[in-house]
Amino acid sequence: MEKLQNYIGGALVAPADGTYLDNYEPAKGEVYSLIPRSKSADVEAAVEAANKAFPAWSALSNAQRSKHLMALSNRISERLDELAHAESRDNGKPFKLAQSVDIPRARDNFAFFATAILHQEDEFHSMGSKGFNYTLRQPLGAVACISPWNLPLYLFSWKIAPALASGNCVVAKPSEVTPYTAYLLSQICIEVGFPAGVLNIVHGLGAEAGQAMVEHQNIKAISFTGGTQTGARIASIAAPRFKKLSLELGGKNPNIIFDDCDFDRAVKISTRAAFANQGQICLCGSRIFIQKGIYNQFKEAFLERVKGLKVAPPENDDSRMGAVVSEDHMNKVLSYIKLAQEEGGTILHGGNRVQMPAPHAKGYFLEPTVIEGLSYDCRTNQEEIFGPVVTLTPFESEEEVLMMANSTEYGLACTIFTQDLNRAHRVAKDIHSGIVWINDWLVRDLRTPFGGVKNSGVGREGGFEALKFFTEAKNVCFNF
Ligand code: TXE
Repeated sequence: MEKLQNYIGGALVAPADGTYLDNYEPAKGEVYSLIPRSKSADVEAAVEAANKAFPAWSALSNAQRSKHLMALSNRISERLDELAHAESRDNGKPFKLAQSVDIPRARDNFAFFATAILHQEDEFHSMGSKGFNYTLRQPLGAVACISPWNLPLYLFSWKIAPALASGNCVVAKPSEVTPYTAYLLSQICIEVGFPAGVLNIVHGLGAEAGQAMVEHQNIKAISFTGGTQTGARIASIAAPRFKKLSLELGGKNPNIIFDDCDFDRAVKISTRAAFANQGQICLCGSRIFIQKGIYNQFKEAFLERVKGLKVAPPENDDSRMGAVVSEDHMNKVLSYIKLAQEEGGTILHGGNRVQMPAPHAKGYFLEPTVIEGLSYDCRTNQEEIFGPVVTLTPFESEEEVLMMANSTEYGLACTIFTQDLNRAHRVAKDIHSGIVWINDWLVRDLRTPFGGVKNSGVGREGGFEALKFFTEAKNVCFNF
């Protein structure tokens, strides 16, 4: 059985106490590799390596750091298909999705921040004849990047790239559920001669390795993506230690369909927004609100399209939905489908586990599930399910749909389908979200601020926001 290794101080190493965790292949429901069950000793070694590498790395020019990051991006590009197969096997998502979205985005994350630091401007505030101020943005030192299982290398690199680009050294932990492409990134670092200790990758459980990273006194900032509950726990440890904190958490995103929308476009994009990555994207539109006048027409057209989504083994070219990430998560999603029925919902399509033939008989496959007839404020419509489950809810007025859309504890993303542009921008202004798409979904410009409000998180990733997060601003004032 393959044993993955940590990447510390530029070398692939076993966990200090020699303990490992099973790593499952979701599409087969079987263990296919082992990952280090790292604990505080491994984290200590990683933080030490990061702090040892920090002086030289932070002393490099932006152009020098840019070259190192571009080397990673180029190598990811060269190994794209291999990384996509690994991602698909580890997460359960269709290979085609990993090949067209996940791995290209990991490549682009490194390239984007490698070039962003070549164009960054610094601040200067003149006081006229009295003097002037300039702002130094200095790296923090060793920082922690902790990422989830839904978009493994995509989100892992989304945090690591700006941290490194701004001159920090990193201790990073992927989810123990999907560690494999982070392990391949370790190999890529060695292949391209990435400076030892600048990036350190530690595998293991959140409550063990993750917790040790958050607690470590020499970790100056934590960039986290994952569940809201976990985010709150991390904040409770980091805040009294005055660490900088970036939290990208859960979502329960409204998708608002007005009766004047471009109908076919709304149906097509709403289907992708509902079920891409098996509904395991924090930006998925899981609450679909449809204006009464077109409710039945939209429902029929949407169901027609959902029925065409083929649930199949991830390696199949025609797979539009692969396996969900784990048995626990499959059971969590199934429990919400049961809850929806208990709350009075009607299942219009799906609701069941898909029994695949061998060798996928034990795979965690679920049908795309569409439910109507629930109140906007029931648990099914208030809690994050994070699986292939959406609800349909009719509304009359803009005021009513805003009230329902804004009723949850979350505020990450929102999609609005209408051709009345005044209304589009009015709703965009009033919705409780950090990200709004008008007549589209998941169009991403990496320069834009990315993050949520309320219980969807704290802080913003993306563009210069991310580079600022990973630096301290120092104002220097000079008086003539
Ligand atoms: O996240 P966790 P999981 C939501 C979704 C999902 C829920 C839990 O609802 O069902 O979060 O998913 C590490 N100290 N999202 O289990 O537990 C953990 O090892 C330090 C939304 O993936 O939050 C992993 O690396 N680290 C999200 C990472 O945190 C800890 C995407 C995420 O794990 C830790 C994924 C601790 N105490 C899930 N506990 C999004 N916003 O995209 C865990 N970890």
